[in-house]
Amino acid sequence: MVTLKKIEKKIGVIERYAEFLPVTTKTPIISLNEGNTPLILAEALPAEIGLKNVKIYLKFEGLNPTGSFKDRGMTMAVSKALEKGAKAIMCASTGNTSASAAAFASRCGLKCFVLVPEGNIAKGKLLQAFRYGAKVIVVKGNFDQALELVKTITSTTDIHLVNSLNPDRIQGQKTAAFEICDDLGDAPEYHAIPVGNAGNITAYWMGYKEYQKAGRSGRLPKMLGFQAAGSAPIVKGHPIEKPETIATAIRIGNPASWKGALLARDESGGLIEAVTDEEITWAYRFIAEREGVFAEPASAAAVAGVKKLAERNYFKPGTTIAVTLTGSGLKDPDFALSFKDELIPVEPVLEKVKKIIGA
Ligand code: AN7
Repeated sequence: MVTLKKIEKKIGVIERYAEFLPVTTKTPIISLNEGNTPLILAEALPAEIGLKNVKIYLKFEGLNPTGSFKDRGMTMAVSKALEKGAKAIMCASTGNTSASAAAFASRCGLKCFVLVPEGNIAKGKLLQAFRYGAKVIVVKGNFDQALELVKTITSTTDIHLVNSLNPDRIQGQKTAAFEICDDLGDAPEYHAIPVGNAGNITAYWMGYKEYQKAGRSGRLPKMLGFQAAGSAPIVKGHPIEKPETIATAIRIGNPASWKGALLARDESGGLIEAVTDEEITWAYRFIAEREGVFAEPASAAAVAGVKKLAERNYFKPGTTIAVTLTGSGLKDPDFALSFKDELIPVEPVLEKVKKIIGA
């Protein structure tokens, strides 16, 4: 029998990893039981991309309460904002940050303002922001322009910034690295991750380093970041004025944590490279159709990157790769249904249906 005590036990990332986070007994913890996401062993992917004797684990962050990794950082940012007496929070977003901010704000009665780029936010994310009760402002421009506006507003009013420029966001997000170490018994040799605003790669690297320092893990992984080819400022070495990619989550031309990404890359001996929309689409379909894991296009960029590196014989035999799948495939129904010839209309006639299934 399950005891009431067990049911009441709090399992969000702040409670689990409080000793590594800037919280005190006075911090009001706003949680949706985020984190503790599964680390799924890829069964078909290694052979498909020619990797022998290399294990690939998918850290499926799409199973967080609002469907993305942003919940880890948002529980921290909102808890700390509340501790500081905030009445309202604000962010610019390609979608997932706004969904998460809106959810955590609704849970504690904070006002929430989100600025999203018109026409380039997946429907699932937009509808979340509305339904969690945020004030949604649709900017006729891109994410980078929206973030500039948010930076100005939050630095000149008492509205709290909850983009990853807020260090509390990074603190919360680093807990994903802790979970991977806890599950594997050590850090993996390689960690692949999509890069947009570059907060997450910054956070993981911080997490891996802190865990090792505390003696909770032995090694440090090489950090492998992947941007979409049409939105690859870090790879190109300069901001991209008009970023383009089907992976709208990472359609970002001037990442806020650019320096953090370079530090993660260089300290870990890793790399940051670009993958094309075609490569992203292949990875997106493969992990859903062959692994049963449905992640959004931006997440698939990391899988596409692993394939690309595997083809160059980058990975050493006997090693482990962790791949962060940052968000749920359900977020972007338009992209999911954009493949030709998949919807086959048929009359309700037995022979016609049998013909289609080849029976
Ligand atoms: C699914 O929501 O920037 O490099 O405003 O939603 O830490 O920015 C989202 C980013 C990867 C990139 N995968 O992470 C936003 C936003 C998904 C994402 C990223 C995002 P960062």
